[in-house]
Amino acid sequence: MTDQAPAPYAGPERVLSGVQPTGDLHLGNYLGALVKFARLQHEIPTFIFVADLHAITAWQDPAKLKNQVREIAAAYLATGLDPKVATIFAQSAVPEHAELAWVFNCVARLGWLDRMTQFKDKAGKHKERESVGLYTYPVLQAADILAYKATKVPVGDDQKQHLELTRDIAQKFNNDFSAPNFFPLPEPLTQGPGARVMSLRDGTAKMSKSDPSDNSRINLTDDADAIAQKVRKARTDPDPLPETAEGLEGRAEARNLVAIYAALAGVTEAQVLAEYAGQGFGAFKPKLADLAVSVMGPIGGEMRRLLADPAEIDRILTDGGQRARALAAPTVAEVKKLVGYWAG
Ligand code: AQP
Repeated sequence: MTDQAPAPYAGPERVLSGVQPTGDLHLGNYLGALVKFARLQHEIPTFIFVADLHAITAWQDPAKLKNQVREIAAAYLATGLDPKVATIFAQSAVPEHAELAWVFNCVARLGWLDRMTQFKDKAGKHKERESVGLYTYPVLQAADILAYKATKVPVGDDQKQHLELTRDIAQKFNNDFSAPNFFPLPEPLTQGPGARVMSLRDGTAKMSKSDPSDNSRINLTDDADAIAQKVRKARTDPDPLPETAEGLEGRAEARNLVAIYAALAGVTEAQVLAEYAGQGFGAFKPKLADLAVSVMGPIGGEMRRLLADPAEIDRILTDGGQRARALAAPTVAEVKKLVGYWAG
């Protein structure tokens, strides 16, 4: 008998991603994730959830969490997700995520989780004070994706390592339970100039909801004045913009603003430099501010309009939850059989 590689995964293509309801969404979340969701929904069946199970890995006020979920759903809708095309739901509406995460907790190895840099970054020096949930967060993320047998995961660059872990978990599950190709090995979709938007105050740090400085990020709900002021105050250097990308080496803040401009305008960084080479930030920042206001301003306005009718958002989430569950439940039922559960 010859050893044959298993046939490639033959199931349908599906997109899945989510965002945590842990604060105001910012330009990084928009360019790294949301903008891709709206585009992909027309190409591949798309499932986008609000990650309220992930959110409680850090303390969330129970009185506010439901509204935080609605805010993220409003951001999805305001950035172009159409509930008639994509399935939009709250993670907590589909208990199969948590059920599958338990199985994956028993498949993943401690050594794999020990390597996760996001946990190290978030926990800092005091990891013993963090929740166990924060440590096993990437395992739940694997369950989120694989409960739908999703094949494509649009995320920012910071999530690449977690996607590798998802692939390792899928592969090990398939091997351990003699179920070749039961789960696909999903691909991260991280390409594009907005894959890693950096802080406006420090070009070496990721733009992040949890940065204590609000001036470090542009929020989706910022009005035109706030956006323009944050761009004006963004840290830069005194040199003019170079002619080519090589000239941005060692200029993290300049590179970040050029990348943001390119992503918002839908052009390449080379095109931005071709237009602005030789100009200083005194000239470039007002152009960037105008562009950011023209793209982000309407999104904030639409979010406010949608949030004025929370019952409609709840209706969309309830409907999406039912559709999502109808897909995840049979997969998790098969997992229980494969594992050999008494109730499988
Ligand atoms: N700076 C960024 N550039 C590009 N993409 C980003 N994402 C986050 N920050 C950037 C992408 O946004 C999606 C949702 O992220 P999340 O809210 O689920 O978690 P996160 O990555 O932890 O986001 P934050 O803003 O950095 O939150 P905190 O401060 O709470 O940790 C993901 O696809 C992510 O890649």
